[in-house]
Amino acid sequence: MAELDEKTACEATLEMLRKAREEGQETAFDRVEQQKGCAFGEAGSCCRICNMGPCRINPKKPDESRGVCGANIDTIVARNFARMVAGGASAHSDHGRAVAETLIMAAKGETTDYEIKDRVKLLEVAADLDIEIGEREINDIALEVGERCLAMFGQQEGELAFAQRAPEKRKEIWRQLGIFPRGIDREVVEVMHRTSIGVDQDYENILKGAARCSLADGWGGSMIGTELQDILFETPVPVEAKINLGVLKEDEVNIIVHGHEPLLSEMIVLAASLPEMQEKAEKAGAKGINLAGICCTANEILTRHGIPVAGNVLQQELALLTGAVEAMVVDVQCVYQGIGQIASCLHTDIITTSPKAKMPYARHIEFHENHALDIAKEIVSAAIENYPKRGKVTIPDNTEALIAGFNHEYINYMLGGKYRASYRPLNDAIIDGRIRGVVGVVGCNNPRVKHDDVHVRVVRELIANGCLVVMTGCAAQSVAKAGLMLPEVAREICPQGLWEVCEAVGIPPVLHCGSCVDNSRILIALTAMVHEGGLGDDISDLPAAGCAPEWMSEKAIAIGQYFVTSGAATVFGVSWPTLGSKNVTELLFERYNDILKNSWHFEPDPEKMVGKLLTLIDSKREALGISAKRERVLYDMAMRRELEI
Ligand code: SF4
Ligand code: MSK
Repeated sequence: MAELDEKTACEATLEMLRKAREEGQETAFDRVEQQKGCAFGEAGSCCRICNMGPCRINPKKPDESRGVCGANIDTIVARNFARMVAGGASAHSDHGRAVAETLIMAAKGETTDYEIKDRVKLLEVAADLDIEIGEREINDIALEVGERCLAMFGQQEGELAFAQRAPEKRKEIWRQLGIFPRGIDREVVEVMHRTSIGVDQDYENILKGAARCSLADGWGGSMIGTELQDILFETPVPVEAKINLGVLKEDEVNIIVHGHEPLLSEMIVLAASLPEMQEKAEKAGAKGINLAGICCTANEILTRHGIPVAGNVLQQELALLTGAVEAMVVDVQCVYQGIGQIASCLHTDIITTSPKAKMPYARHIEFHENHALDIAKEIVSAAIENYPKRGKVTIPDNTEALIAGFNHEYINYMLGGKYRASYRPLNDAIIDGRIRGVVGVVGCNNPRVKHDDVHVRVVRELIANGCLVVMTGCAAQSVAKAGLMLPEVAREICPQGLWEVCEAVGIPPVLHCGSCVDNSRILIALTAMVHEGGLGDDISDLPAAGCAPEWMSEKAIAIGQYFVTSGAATVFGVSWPTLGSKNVTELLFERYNDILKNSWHFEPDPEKMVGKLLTLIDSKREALGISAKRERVLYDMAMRRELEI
């Protein structure tokens, strides 16, 4: 059995793992040792699409066998990969659909618990969708925005409207390849159809379908989620907060919200702050109600309200083991079934809320948007009632401060001010070499690698080498726990050019940009850099790359695929699911460079991963003719006069 300190780089996690071992409690960190995995599954060469199988092809002898239907290893690997993209796209997009439905309800007055909080964002989105604004009532505009977004799911033909935001050159590539996305549901269904028994048996064609489906996620479902959440709950602005298990409080009712959709968590934030709920908590003997988040729902309420984050995905079971959590309220995605087992030994209630996601050992309080606040109050009350039942509590003494809540809108504002919003200073800093490049580091934790370790090492090295890092998801939480999301870090770690930029603008070198659907914010920011000028005319020209060092979810594959299909080189760690097929892997890793002007990469070693990212960035700088850092010249008055002549 591996030593516990080899399993995590996070002190609080280590303390709770020791406690779990002492108490004989099992977590994902133990189960990963029982599940050694299977070589065929890891290579992507096991097919169980039909009942003539399962069929397995040995990647070392790919020509020696075929599936019962005759499928070769390329077809099987490509189908499995495409289905991961479709699975990930469907998760992000179903989330986006729920937000669109709620916006419509709010605009129609069918719920009083949600309202249009960000009118500026609403008008911007309306303008992008060519929706008339004029003198119309705000709710009329919101209704049309909601309905247009909802219609994007079932759109059968024509180009997806938000994908029109991409740079012109990129859209031309999509059109030439025939992968401009149509409706979101259509693209997901088509991948599922094409990859079923006896349909698409050309691996290149299968992956074309996957690429199109990924765009329907990034520029469709995820973007709808992000944009409409901003309209309903406000576009985040930087906010200071605390992170790690130490945010749980010994003398308060602790409620953890976990999952992805802020429709629920926003209401819990509101309910927990109500005086009637505070009084109830005091009557139960607590000093108050302490709300904290796990995973992406944490990122949503962190960036909009500064609500503390208890931890990332691998800490969900450990948070319960503190004995201090009265209720863990979950909705959809990344919720381990293991939490139910642990909670059953404690006073903690696991409260499921989505009709799509129930689990053993949980209590179900179904969430409905039309009386959301009442349900949130019921959930908070249930947590309060558990407080007197608490046993012994062990809360690790670890918290770290962070600044979160960056996005395209704020970058624009912070660089140019309210009236001259602009990406110009960012592009100029890249052109003159003060910023070497921009790297999006995103994705999950995975107990198959040391928890948080790869994220922290990769990000620390990237900023030490002059890269500005933008982050989302559980990756962002790893790095925040290590204290890298604070402005003072810039001078401690970064080279002079980058810290000067960070200090001038007042930002950390690592920007927390939100949840997994907010990776669409990175697409928008990259597009804005292209539009600003001086760094080429496509995302593929930018000295920028994406990276998911500890990924586990098929959602990460969907994100990586839409990054690559949008022109950003992307490096994944842990393991790579197409290595069974030389042809598929060669297409994704090499031939994509001709087809999509950038490609996938795989590198599990953190140091080599940084090396790869820097090489990718430097090659773009070279191609742009900005590889040599320009000397900064301080002009005196005589030189200025000379310039003006
Ligand atoms: Fe086997 Fe073909 Fe069925 Fe897959 S689709 S399980 S390869 S027979
Ligand atoms: S929650 S998808 S573990 S980032 Fe978005 Fe974290 Fe990955 Fe879930």
